[in-house]
Amino acid sequence: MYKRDTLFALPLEKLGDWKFDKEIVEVFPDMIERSIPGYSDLISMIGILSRHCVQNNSLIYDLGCSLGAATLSVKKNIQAIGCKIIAVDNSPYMVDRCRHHINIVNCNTPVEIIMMDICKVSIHNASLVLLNFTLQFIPIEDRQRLLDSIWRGMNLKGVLVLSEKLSFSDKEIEALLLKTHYDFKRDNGYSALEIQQKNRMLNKVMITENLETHKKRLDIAGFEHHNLWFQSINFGSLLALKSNIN
Ligand code: GEK
Repeated sequence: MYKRDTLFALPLEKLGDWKFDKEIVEVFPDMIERSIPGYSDLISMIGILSRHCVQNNSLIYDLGCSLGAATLSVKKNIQAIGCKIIAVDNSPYMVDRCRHHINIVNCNTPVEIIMMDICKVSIHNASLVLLNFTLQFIPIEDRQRLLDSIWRGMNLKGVLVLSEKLSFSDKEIEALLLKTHYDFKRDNGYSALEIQQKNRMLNKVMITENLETHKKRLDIAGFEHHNLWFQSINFGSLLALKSNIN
């Protein structure tokens, strides 16, 4: 059903701008696995984490759900009752395929899949919100507003998972991790040309920030606790708690 990602081997003029379109969707699972170090581990850990933060009769939001990998991981692990997962993506191709996947897995927790800009979603009664490699695609000027609205829509023990490709204020560290990430992709079968062309396209739509910037935004939004809970090369994930949960 899905193909190996060879899209970026085409001449650059044939590639156009980055869009989460039909072609990307068809290679997406292969592309994300070969491009984001630790992706499948993080997806599994989000499921395990969800056992400890999803509360009875609450909502879980997966914002920028793509094909629903994180949604499925949570769905398989939920132990609370009366919950619903709301999975949101603004790519009609992603949403279409996501609906197909979610229906295959038969678990108690219902999933609603919505095609919408995550900045327009009204969040309420959320015990878990996932922004798994999605905030980096939101214009920088809208990021604080989105985090503020997530914080407001969470119940008291709400948890946010914020995973991002990171940049680093220490330029020595940044250079070393960029080289390491480049080799990770080379070892996963991408050619130098594919890596260069994909970077050129992605850099126009994906703006990375450093950990300090993300943490500052979480502070401003009002999260009482936040910490990096996962990092693999230059990709990391933060956990943010609205207040005490234990
Ligand atoms: C995973 N979380 O597998 N509104 C809604 N969706 C958006 C928006 C927006 N404004 N901007 C981008 N997207 C997933 C992986 S991929 C990460 C997330 C990547 C969606 C976009 O359509 C795509 O599906 C997703 O965010 C980003 O756990 O491709 O590096």
